Order: sequence, then structure tokens, then C-alpha cells
Amino acid sequence: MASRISLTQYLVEKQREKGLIPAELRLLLEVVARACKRIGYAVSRGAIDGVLGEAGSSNVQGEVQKKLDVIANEALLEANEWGGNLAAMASEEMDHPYTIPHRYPKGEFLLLFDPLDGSSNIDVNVSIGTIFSVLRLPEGVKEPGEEHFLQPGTKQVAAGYAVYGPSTLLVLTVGDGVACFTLDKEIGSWWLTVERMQVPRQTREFAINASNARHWQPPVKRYVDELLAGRAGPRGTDFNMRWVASMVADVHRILCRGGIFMYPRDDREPGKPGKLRLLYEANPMSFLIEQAGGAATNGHQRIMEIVPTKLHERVAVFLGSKDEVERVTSYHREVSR
Ligand code: AHM
Ligand code: MG
Repeated sequence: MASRISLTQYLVEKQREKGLIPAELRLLLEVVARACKRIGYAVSRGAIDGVLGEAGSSNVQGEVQKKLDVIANEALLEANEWGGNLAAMASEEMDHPYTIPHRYPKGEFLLLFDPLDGSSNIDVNVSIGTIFSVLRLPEGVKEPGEEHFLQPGTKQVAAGYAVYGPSTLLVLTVGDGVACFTLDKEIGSWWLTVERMQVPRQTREFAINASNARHWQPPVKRYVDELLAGRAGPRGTDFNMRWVASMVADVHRILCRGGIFMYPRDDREPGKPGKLRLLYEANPMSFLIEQAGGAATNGHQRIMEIVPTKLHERVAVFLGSKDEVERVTSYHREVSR
């Protein structure tokens, strides 16, 4: 049997050979990966364990929580609170950050997550996932508060996601490229299955929820109309469209074969800058995409350079193959000029 590289070995090598990550970060990532195994297991049990359907509660953004949203959130909190590597955690499903209970030692990292992304797909057996991001607690801070999470994405020291699909995958960056691991459910190990994911610069595939087309702003309309015009239009080629409605699944496809993912700001609720959350979704995905050679903007600026002003901040997202992200961003800039 060809020798395989496990997640542990991959991380130990990053720590030892390249000095890229401290031991505490390695341990933290292993715990996150373990929690993802647990979540993947709960997801796979579905109706057998009665975990489908609504939990009967809402989160801070007023969205109805599914039972599995709550289970996944708990799994991440429980797995990560005692390890001694974290100062606090923040989640899409919790109003405020979760500080590490006093009975456990505190570490220097902050963990942020969307415990179960793709809520509309939970009950219909379509791929969903967990997205996470790791920041460092600013130096000198003893008691972490909400304000310490408000760091731009460029400060992330690690980010990744798990996809609960036909295979359970973990896609990870510690700032040295993007690696993909596949869960071997019999043995319980994550095996390295793609060492360096690369997003092709060009693409002929795009992802957007087109049911919102009537609310789009002019630069997005212009860009998508040009794609839809196909060979006869200004782009002179036919484009294909895909929309899973699970960001993890859409981004994973783009990491595998290219494409552009868009969730723009639109005119439905003019005060709301997009649907997706900057800290739990846009930043970790932007870090991964950039590490794989792609680009990510909010139409005007690089997502990872946005300085957040609140924990649950939302943002417009254009990410994926560089040439396409640059094109749609330039259409926005033309309008603002
Ligand atoms: P969620 O975190 O509540 O699941 O919402 C985020 C999801 C993304 O995974 C996906 O890209 C998007 O919402 C789909 O939105 P829509 O249903 O409007 O197409
Ligand atoms: Mg989400």
C-alpha cells in the first residue's frame, strides 16, 4: 500500500520543517478536525437519530436554527474549550463570544466558526459543511472580548472547512497553500488527498443565486448578462452555471476546477451589505481561495483587508478564479468612479 500522509503528520511537518505553525496551533487544528468528524457523524445519522428539522430557536440574525446547527455548535464548543490553546470562540450561531471557562487554562488563539453552513440543505441530504478561522489574541490582552475578534482577514493564522458530502473532506490552510484531507471513516484518520489545491486563473463556470437577479446592482447585472449572452455576447464563449446553496460545496468545486462564486449586496434590504458573514464565511474562504491562487473581493476591495466593525458583520462576496473576480470588481469600480 502506498504510504499515506495523515493530517497529524502534515501539521507536524509544517511545525517542524518550516516552523510555520506553533505546536499550540497544530493541536488546536487537530481538535477542530476531531469535532468535524463528530459533526459529520451526526449529519450522516440524520433521520435515524431524529436530528433533522428545526430546533425551535433562532440565532442572533433572526434565522431559524436547525437541530443540527445546534448540535454542531455544541460539538465545536465542547471539543475546543478544555485544550488550553484558545482564549475564546465566536460562532454564527451565538450572540456573543464564548470565553473559556475559568476551570481550564487559556491559550493565545481565537476560533471563529459557522458550525453548519448551508442550512437550507440540511434536511434534503445535500452537502453541507463547517467553516472555521483562527486568529491570534492581540498581545497583552488578558480578558478577550468581542472587540478582539474584529481583526481583518489578513491576520488569520489558519482557516478551513469540512464538507459533509459523498466523502467527508477537510480543506485547510495555515498560510502555505491549501491541502485537502479525506476522512477514512473505518480508521478515523484524515488522509492527505490533495497536497496543493490551485484555482485556475480562468474559468467558464459561475455560481450565483439567479432568483435575486431583479434586485442586483448594475455592475453585477452587467457582468452576469455578459456571461449569459454566451458565444454571441461580448465574452465570445459559453458559460455554465452551478449553485448548490451551500457555500462550502460551491467553494470546494471552485477549488477543484475553478469558477466564480458571487453573493452580492442587492437592493432587497439596501442597508444590508450582502448575506454572508465576514468573520465566519467570507474571511476563511477568501484566505483559502487566495492561498490557492484565486482572488476574493466585495466588489470594491480585497475581502481580507476589510476591518470588521461588528462580530456578525455581513459582506458582499466575489471569489474564485482571478481573472473573473478582477473583471466583476472592475465593473464595480467603474460605477463608483
Ligand atoms: P447559512 O450559514 O445560514 O447556511 O447561510 C449561508 C448559505 C451559504 O452556504 C450559501 O452560499 C447561501 O447561504 C445560500 O443562500 P440562498 O439560499 O439565498 O441561495
Ligand atoms: Mg453559513
